[in-house]
Amino acid sequence: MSLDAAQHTRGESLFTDDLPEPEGCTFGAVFTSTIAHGKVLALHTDEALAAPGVVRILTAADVPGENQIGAIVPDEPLFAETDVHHEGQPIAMVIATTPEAARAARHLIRVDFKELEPVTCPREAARRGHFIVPSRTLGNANQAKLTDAFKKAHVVVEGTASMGGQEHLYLENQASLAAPLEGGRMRIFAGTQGPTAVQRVAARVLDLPMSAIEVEVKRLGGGFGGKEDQATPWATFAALGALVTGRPVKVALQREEDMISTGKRHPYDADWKIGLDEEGKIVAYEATLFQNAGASADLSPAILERSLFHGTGSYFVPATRITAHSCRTNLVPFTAFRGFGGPQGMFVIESALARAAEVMGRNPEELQAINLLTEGDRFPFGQIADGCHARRGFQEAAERYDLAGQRNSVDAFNTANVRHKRGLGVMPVCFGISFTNTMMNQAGALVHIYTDGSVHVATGAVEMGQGVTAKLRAIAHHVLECDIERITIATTSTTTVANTSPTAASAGADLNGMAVKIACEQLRQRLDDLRAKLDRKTAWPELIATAHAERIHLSCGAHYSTPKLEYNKELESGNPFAYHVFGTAITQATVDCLRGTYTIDSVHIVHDAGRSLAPLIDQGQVEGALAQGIGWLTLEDLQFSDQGRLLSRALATYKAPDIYSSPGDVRVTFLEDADNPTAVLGSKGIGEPPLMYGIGAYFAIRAAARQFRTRANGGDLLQAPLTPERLLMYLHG
Ligand code: MTE
Ligand code: LUZ
Ligand code: MOS
Repeated sequence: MSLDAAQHTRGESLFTDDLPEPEGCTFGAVFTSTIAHGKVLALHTDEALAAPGVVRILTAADVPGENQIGAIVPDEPLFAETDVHHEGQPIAMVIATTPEAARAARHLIRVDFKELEPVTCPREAARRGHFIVPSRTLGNANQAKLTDAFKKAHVVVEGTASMGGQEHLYLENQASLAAPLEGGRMRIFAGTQGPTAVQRVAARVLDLPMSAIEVEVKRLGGGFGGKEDQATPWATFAALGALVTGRPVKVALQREEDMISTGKRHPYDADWKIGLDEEGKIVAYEATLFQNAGASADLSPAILERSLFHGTGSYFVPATRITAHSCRTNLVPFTAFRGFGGPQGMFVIESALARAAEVMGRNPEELQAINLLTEGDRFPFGQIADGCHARRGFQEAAERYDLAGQRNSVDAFNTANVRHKRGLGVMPVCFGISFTNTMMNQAGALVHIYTDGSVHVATGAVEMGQGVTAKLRAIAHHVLECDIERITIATTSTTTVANTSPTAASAGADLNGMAVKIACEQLRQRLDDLRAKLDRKTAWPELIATAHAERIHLSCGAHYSTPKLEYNKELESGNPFAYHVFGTAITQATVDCLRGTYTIDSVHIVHDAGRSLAPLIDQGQVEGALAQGIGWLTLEDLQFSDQGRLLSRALATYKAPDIYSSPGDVRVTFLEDADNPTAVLGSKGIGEPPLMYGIGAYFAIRAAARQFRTRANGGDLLQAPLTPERLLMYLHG
């Protein structure tokens, strides 16, 4: 009954690959394309089929239902048939009696390809008109009004910005185990953030009703968005294998396979133009975003939408137009990653502000401060900033961490030093909470109180290290007021709570927690009524036993849907978010300008967590997300060749943040008296927003480098990631 953290520490927690293998278990190894674009002329599997231990080889021909897994757009086959569109695209699966045998046999599969020219660059895809979905423009100004606003501006600055992708690097790779049950049913132990998504797609591919498929998730060794949609194919492969062979099948990827075949954060390219008045107030902003979507849609359209919603960051912009293109390329389909397009949208406007500050000879934090959203301002999509803590968060960070003093000391350091330069980067964050697809903002819970007084709470939430189970338990405890030790959180299963949204969008505790609260309140009401009748103080176990004796229903299911959400895509207007999360980070970095190396010296954060359900967990979420955000923009260098092959395909060539690269001094304080009336018990979602504090580290390093060299052939230095290599090239032209 211990919490996950204690079990993890003792090494007792089981992950999908640790589950005891059922009798007769077999293992799937997925054979994937070695080229980024081409025709499949012939597939030769005879030699592999004859290899020791091989049970069966599956291809598209073995799919009884639809060979289609696309969640938003039906553009992604489970198995490629006549064409391949990216390296790592599945073509066949070997099933064998051991994982080693399956992988050895996989080497024996041959394909005759006719190679075609791949497109890897989103701008090139856009030139050719290769879009995943129609492009979208969002803003509060038409072209005429925008042009006029630029005309009236005191300064107008234009430029480009680009951002790389990012590996999720969850500790646990993608893994699933499927086992046939009697009566043609199927059970899938899936390493997914979205059990219902797995159930839906497996049903479609296997040609079974959803009711014949049970998907169970105990926990994940990290998801970070990488298992929101892209756990589905691996679970479906396992289920298809189990259906065809009648034996359990496990599919567990090795690190290199996972890196090659699964999507990552989307790389973006952008053009921007910003106009400001004498004071430094933004009067106009225009941007065009080129999202590198990869070879199929996956979640790209939803991610693109969030880039638009966060395109003006924490700022009020009176005239803005942002256009976003989802560009189809021959790279692995990029997918959800903590922030979900928000970080890319925000990086672009921060780039514009940083350049504008240079042009105006001002400190960027002054421009940021005067442009922050104020209560009652409208976002470009019409929603009113309500409960807006943008200014409060910024001011509190500035005061608590002495922003003015930090500015002075950085300037003094730079006057006194030639080889080493220091930079300050302030990053205000404003992030909308809710799935932008309104329909997805619903959740269910099922709570049982057993006759001995123990309590079982089931929801659709998936635990991936973010602490949602601890939060759900705290909510049940708050309402029922029994000893917390009596409350357990059930393994997530599609048989207990159905039709669930993935645990994503930082809304896991919000949505599922609200459903738990409603269910517990109903049970509490029944117990309170009984208590009133008993007219004496009764301990919990006795109360429950009496309730059962009185034939009172001790189970309750509940459903929650977030109120007041609506969005009109034609008008690009509405209220997509229940509320926003705010906060500000102040970052200092020092660059060794001879070597191009740098350290992030300190990151000081004031974050709006509402009334935290679990302050220690929330602090961990802020620190972890910060490290991930810094990693994205500084060290993590996702590289593909011109031929569309992943170059950074192992941890030897992909540098991830570690304890050595982490900031020396990280301080996190939460805004006080910031109860959020729009979420469960006054709390706020926390999973994703703090990732964007990492943007501050980028601009701190950039500011330091610009002290050393302001005009070099590196241009404006608005190209992330800012690896030491790139920085060195910039500093020394
Ligand atoms: N924290 C840990 N330790 N592991 C994870 O995989 N995923 C992040 C965030 N924090 C993640 C994490 C992402 S992308 C999201 S959307 C949220 O957790 C999801 O959980 P929540 O909605 O319960 O906050
Ligand atoms: N997933 C999704 C998300 O489907 N819609 C969203 O708006 C979202 N936002 C953040 C993370 N995942
Ligand atoms: Mo998080 S990207 O919403 O899984």
